[in-house]
Amino acid sequence: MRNIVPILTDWRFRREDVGLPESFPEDWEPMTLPHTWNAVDGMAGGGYYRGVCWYARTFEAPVQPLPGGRVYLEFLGAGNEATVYVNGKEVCHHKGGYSAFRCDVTDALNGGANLLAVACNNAEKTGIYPQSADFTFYGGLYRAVNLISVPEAHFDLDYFGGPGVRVTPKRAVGGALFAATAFPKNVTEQYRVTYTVFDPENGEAVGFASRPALAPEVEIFVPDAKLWSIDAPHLYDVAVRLELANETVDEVTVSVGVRDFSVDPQKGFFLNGVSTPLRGVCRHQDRLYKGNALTEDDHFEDAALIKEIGANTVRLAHYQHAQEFYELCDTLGLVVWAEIPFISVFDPSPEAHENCVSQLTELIVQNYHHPSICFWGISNEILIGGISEQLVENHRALVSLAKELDPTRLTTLAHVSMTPTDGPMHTLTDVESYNIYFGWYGGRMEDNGPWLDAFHEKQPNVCLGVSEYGCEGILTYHSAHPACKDYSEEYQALYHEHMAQVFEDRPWIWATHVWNMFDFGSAVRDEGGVKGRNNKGLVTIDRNTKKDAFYVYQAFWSKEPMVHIAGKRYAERAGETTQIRVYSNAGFVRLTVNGQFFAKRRGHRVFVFDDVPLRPGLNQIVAEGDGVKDTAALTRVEQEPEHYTLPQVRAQQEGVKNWFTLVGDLDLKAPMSFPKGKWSVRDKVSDIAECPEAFAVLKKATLAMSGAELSPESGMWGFIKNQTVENMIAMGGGSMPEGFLESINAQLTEIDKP
Ligand code: ADA
Repeated sequence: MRNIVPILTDWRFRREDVGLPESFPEDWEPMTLPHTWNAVDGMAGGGYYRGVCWYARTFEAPVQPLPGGRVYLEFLGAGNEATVYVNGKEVCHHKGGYSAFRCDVTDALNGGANLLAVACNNAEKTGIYPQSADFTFYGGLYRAVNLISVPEAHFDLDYFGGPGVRVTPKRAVGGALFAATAFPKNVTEQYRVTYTVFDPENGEAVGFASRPALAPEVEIFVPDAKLWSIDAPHLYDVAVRLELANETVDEVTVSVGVRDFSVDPQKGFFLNGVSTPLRGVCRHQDRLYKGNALTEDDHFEDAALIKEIGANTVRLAHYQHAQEFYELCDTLGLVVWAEIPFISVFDPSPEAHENCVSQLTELIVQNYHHPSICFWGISNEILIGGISEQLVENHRALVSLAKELDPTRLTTLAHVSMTPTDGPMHTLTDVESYNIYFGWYGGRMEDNGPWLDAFHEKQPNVCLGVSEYGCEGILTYHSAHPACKDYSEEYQALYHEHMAQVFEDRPWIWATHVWNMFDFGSAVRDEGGVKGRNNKGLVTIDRNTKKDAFYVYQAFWSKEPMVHIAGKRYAERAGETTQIRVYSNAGFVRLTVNGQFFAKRRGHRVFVFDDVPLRPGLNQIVAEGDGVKDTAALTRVEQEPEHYTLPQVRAQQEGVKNWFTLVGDLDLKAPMSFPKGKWSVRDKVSDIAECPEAFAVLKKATLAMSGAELSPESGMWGFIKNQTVENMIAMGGGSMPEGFLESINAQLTEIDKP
């Protein structure tokens, strides 16, 4: 029989490329798996160690009772590239940091203790994805390593880390048909493959078939089969046995679910024939000072939080996640978008395409059985560097590969926001999605709905989803007047209030995924005064704090009665009155202030109470809806703490105030005009830069806007120069007050063009 032994303890580790050890390196650092060497520097900002590090361990060769058995090492995740040596001999090399792989080490073994050494490498390298992206590429043996021994006849262990069996259930009249096959090795006509379908709820066998191992394909009818759904995620275990006479030689069990699904461009997503708009989140796997070296409990906590928010879908971005996590999605009931890290930068080298092919094959072969997975994601924002014929062709090849390996699921991709709404990137995959960030990187949050409607009108046959949207929320910053790019918890919540409604109003959008459920490590970032992190999470990177935006979605999505008072961390407030926002799925919310009834409001998810009186010192606020209560303690102060505002935002607010004094009494309410022969905000920044007088206006304005003067020497110039002033302001100055753009235009239109 098959024997699987995890080897997690008693490793040795070196955080440098010391080369292959000749004997067990006692003096290296003792190590237990899972492990990454970037747990701290990967989320601290600035550089992080990217290169080769070494792991070593000894192991006894497992003994098989009969001759001819094989021994494998199985690695469930090694970032980003690994070379495995046994007793000094290279046994395998694997490219890609997120999928499992196995090495047949039988021929390298000796009788006693065997020396295993693994060189992991996360250095920048062409030919392996991800090439470049907004997250840290943690290096190391960050998932389990297993020692597997099997008899000579066994289910295949060599095919892209897959299980060596395949079971595809499908709904049928009066029950379900389980199409099953197996890939046994080294068998003769005496061998049989048997399949037993178990209902794990009661352990009963509900279906059985036996086939010759040389022709193992079969269909098993299970009468009255229960469906897998989001609210009742019913699973079946299928035990596949390889048998000879009265002996089981090898056995593999897979969990599957019976469900069907479809997407319609006008009606959205259907699960088992029921309209089910998918509303949920994206997940990055890493955690504070653990990086991606996670425990089962870590995975469970994440999945439980995603259920708690009321999501019915999760996009597992931007790479293959741990097996445990897909299993949790199966058992808890979440529809999954799974994807490969073909992201941000297109690498035209043939090896890079080969790497996409192997990562996609591994993703599909290793995760084929999870009923939670309905979508295979091919790429993310791959048009950032522009489009080419080769890029489109490679997409076509990946889509047909996905279809060949798995005709039962749909393919998808995540477009970068500036992908043209028509052209060759559309209809490559079965369904599509855009990452849209109006209200954060550019534009206003109110632009999202109209943009989606315009796309839908123009492309009525495209199934459109929103694969990412979000904005930063940092718990230090608070404001009574939240604005785009102020990084406050309040702006993040306000933005998501708006977005949740936009999507509730548009059930034809097949799926929407918040970017992101959790803050995550991104070594390249330095935003909002926090280095090395992306703070767009609804929950902090340590999973300890749910930001207010978390409760926005809980109010919109969860069926559990809930009430949440927003702004509890905005605890010190100036002024005699304040605004209280409450998120709830109740029809009415009552507010009590210091024991006195204040008001009762009818509403939909978001309940706003204005002019709530605060007495000096501490105030107790209680909100109640459907019998559920929440409470907040707010202190009225003379002056709100300075640290509530990011210094850069403070500088900008000051700058803008000064700007309006500087420009004097221009009529900012008058509609903008664009007289011929004069400069205006419709002109390109690089053209204006040619005219010193007009450029001076622009420089003053950008100084007010961002605290930094616009200059052709600045790092951002390449990005800005081809934009119109209007665009540049929309992109960079989301929180500019009314009249800002008009005041620039009024000054520019005073100046003649040459
Ligand atoms: C992109 C990208 C993500 C993410 C996001 C952001 O859309 O796909 O990886 O990091 O940007 O936060 O800017």
